[in-house]
Amino acid sequence: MTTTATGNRVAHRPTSLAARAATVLRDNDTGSLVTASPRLYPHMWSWDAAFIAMGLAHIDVHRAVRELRTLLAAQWHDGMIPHIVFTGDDDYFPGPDRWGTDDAPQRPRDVRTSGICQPPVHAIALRRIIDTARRTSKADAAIAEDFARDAWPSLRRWHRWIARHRMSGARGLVTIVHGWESGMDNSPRWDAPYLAVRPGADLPPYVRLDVLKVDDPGQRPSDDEYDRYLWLVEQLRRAGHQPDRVVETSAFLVGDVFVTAVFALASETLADLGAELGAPAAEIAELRKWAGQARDATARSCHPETGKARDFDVHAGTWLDTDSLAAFSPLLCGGLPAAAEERLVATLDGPAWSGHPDLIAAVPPSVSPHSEDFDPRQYWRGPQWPVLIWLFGWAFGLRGWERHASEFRAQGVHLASDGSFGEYYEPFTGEPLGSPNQSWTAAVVLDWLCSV
Ligand code: 2M8
Repeated sequence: MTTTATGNRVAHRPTSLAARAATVLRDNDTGSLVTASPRLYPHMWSWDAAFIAMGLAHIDVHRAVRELRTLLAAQWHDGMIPHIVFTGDDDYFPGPDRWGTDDAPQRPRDVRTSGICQPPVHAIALRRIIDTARRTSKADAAIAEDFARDAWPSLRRWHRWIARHRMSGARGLVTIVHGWESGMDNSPRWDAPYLAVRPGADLPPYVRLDVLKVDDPGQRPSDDEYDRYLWLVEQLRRAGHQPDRVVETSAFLVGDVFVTAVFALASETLADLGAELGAPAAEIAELRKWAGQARDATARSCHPETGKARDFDVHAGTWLDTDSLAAFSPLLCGGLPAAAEERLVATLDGPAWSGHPDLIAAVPPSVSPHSEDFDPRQYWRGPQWPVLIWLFGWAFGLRGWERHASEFRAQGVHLASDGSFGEYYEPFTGEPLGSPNQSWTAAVVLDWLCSV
């Protein structure tokens, strides 16, 4: 954290903050991809890449397009966009050998990847890139629109993969087979389902590298959690990364309400883009159908008393009640009756969330400070994540909630104004935690600053 001699946070002015954000993206750029962070994550992550491309569009639309082209070049032949596209760097665990994806027939030939996916935010990023390019110049708009015409069929295949392989058996929610697919790896949302994951005695040995790369390893998941993560990788590998076999065999099978709401929002966004670009009407209609199904499933997940959205543990056959930001997923995609939606917004604004009096920035943390699961320094168990603030803020703007959207933007900038671009932030002090110079944090800050 940039601090003064008296320990106060330094707040950069917008132009200086934007320049610093652009520098982070430049410094993490390998040429064809921007790594998720310089040390901790030396590869391309699927949903990080989407946000990063959106930030890059403010610097150079060609470069933004190249980022998404790199990601799409790693798309599997069956449509899945993998969660990690590996660079040659071997300083991250688990790498491609451990994933064992080389033998999967549907993987792309020229690039090595992991075997799972992440939240489908890519159509949202494409929408944002086009909007940014249109505001910049006609030439930029043409570049973005040409790319969108190329990319649309690939993104549609990605959405079709989710609809085909992940939309049954979890009360209509999109199922995930690993907590890493949620993007919120060690969120308390997954505590119960992970308890039922029992690593076998034949779990191959391994050495963690992540804990060597952060100042305080206590901010990362525990070794016990990692054993379970690695056991699931082992199961995926033994299932040959065949999508249906994976769902049949994984010890972790959960309907993820946040991924479902993102899928609904992104499918609708992709359908709208398709309509603009002249895509086939039947394909657009199919996207809208998936969006509707996902929106309905998100709405149906809401607890009858609290009104909060829930995940569903398929193996246990139970709803999962956790006071995490995912409880507000219906606000991303709509679909609730007006009174239920107003109530959920009021809860989000209230003292257990954005309205907590001690927060450094009035935006929701990943877990409510009122929850017994809350830990202000631990990864997805309490810190504030700028990238999630961006996503909710963008969705609020789309839904016409301008005041909320601009508040999230202003408070998000305030949270990140010390210019260190933390992976996540301690919500009471604003201390940046995890990896510094995290690319997606820089990207969303740049987008906030350049779009006012
Ligand atoms: C974190 O996840 C990776 C595993 O995928 C890790 O901890 O090694 C998560 O925050 C995830 O959402 C994010 O995409 C990734 C890279 O920023 O890091």
